[in-house]
Amino acid sequence: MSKRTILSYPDARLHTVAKPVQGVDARIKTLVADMLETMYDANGIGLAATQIDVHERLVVIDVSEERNEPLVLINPEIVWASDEKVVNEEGCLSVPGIYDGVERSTAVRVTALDAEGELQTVEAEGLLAVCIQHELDHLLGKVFVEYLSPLKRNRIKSKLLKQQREEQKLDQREGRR
Ligand code: GNR
Ligand code: NI
Repeated sequence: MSKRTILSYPDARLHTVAKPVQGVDARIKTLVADMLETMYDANGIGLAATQIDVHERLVVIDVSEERNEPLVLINPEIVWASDEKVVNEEGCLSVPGIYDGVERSTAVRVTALDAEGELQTVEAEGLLAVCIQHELDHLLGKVFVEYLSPLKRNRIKSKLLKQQREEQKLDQREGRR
């Protein structure tokens, strides 16, 4: 298993639309293992393949307290979403340090293949429902900040670009040593 690099907003690759996984083979199983390692290492509750620059319909989630209930969704499709909606505070590993409210359905039903390629149906509410909708957006090339006002989004963009420039400078100094 190996940890992968998570893309940071604003990065055009985060807006790529993912293609369906063609078969749950050894390559996909390695990818799932790498995504779980990357998600746990970053203390996230979910990770979409898009975030590691792999543009296939694959997400991993773990909303458990103990971090020992991995959920693997391959070719996920939301087959039902509640009309009832609620605003939740969201964050994203690709938008570090930024949290804001996003309106989502309170409950969803999803079909997907699991890590063995078996068809599963997941009924979710609460944090799991939020996370599923957040991750499926990533597969469509959508980052949660796109639900915010253009003013907020532009402020977030500037702040992250500045942070990334500072990090680059530090990395360069490190490299020269
Ligand atoms: O770790 C994460 N926490 C989170 C909190 C509220 C709503 C959504 C999320 S998902 C996020 C991990 C991530 O960026 N997944 O794409
Ligand atoms: Ni995210």
